[in-house]
Amino acid sequence: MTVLPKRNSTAAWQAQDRRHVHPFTDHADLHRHGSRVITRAEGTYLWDSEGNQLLDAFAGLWCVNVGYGRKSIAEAAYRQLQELPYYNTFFKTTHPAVAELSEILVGLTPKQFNHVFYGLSGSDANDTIVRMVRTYWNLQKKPNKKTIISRIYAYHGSTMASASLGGMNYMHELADLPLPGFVHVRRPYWYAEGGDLSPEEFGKLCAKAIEDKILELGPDNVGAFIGEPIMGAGGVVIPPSTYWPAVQDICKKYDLLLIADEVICGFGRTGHWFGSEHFGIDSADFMTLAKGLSSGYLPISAVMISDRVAEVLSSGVDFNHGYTYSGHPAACAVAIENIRILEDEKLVERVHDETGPYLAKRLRELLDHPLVGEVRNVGLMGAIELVKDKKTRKTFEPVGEVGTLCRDHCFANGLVMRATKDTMMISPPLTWTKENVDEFMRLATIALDLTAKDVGKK
Ligand code: PXG
Repeated sequence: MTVLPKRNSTAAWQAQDRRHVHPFTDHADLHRHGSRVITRAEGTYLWDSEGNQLLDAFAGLWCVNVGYGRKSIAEAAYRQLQELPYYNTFFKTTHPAVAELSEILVGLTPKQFNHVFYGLSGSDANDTIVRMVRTYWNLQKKPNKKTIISRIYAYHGSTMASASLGGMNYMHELADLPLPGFVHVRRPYWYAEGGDLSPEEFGKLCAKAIEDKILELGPDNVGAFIGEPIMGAGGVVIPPSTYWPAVQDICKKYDLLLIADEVICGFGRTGHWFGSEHFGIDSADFMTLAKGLSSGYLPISAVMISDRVAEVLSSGVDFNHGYTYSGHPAACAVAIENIRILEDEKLVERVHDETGPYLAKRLRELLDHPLVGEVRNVGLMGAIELVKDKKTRKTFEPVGEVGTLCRDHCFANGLVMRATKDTMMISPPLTWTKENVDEFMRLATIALDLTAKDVGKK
């Protein structure tokens, strides 16, 4: 066995890291600067290998909902690993942790969901859903009803099928995607694309784009629509209130299965257990759950399946699909403890009643800043739009440069905030207090001022 010598300096880790291919990364650029090595986390703070402390306003990657350093979660995993580290749920077996988690998820999700399938990531959960949609319509003797409609700039994962569901051009380009059977329509992004329309009018227009696509392809050829209640990676796009009711009506009218991708919005992020509740989405056939399901402590995802779909899928045929680690005991034990914390500490209620509204109030103060065109949030999921001209909403060119500048100033000043193009996005642990929001505002203002200075110099 190769035993690596103990190296514990930033430079040594950076040198070793040169062999590591990172997700979504320009490696030439990364190695010019060297990776930042994160070594420790507690609560809502991270520390890097140089001892710098960072306020994590992004909960890892939209996922550490209960915050870092939860000993009870580590202990739940430890106990489970000692008692039963692994067993599968194939071939008519189960184990207590997966059975108990299933009952908990059925209790938390809307009433049509009484069935769960487990995976390890949001991507594989969405892949599973694509297979289920196809299987469902084959069993319904409608083999043509297979195309799935999604939105431009949606993010649903990185596997071949989930990246096809997603609407990111740059993910499609060099991978010959999307696969056949996936199409994309416009997103309900009022600030960028709404022009003179009211948000309500614009919401209806974007829903109509789905209906137009169904009619163009023929309703007999379209099997499902997928959407994140609020688009996350695409820029925290909060649809106008008219959007989701119209989308649900369209799905019913043309008999489409509705998929609510709750990977980011789920488990309290919006001040509800699920983003669907905020928008009144009550007729979904699938819900994709990941991230906040375990707060990222171990990888696990779940697909919630509606009764009408589950009935067909279990009508005497095998559903030939599953992963070695579907319903992994330790991941299930972690998810159960994570949900207990969310419930016992009333974190969802706190986001709804206290920290979400407080974040909204404090974000509005940024509207006086010369770079800020719009701020928006639902619960602890928010965005700050940086624009060249606040009146006309004109963006900077090239798009993304100013967002990256701002993100780098955040990092240099002790704050982790993510940028999509020139939209700054926040999604902190749900344990944030009002004081954390204040600290965020102080650091974000420093970064915004420094960014404005840089822009002025140009
Ligand atoms: N659906 C949604 C809505 C997501 O946000 C996935 C599915 C895929 O989950 P996995 O576990 O396979 O990553 C996601 C993931 C970003 C970023 O930069 C966002 C995600 C993942 C990585 C980066 O904002 N979301």
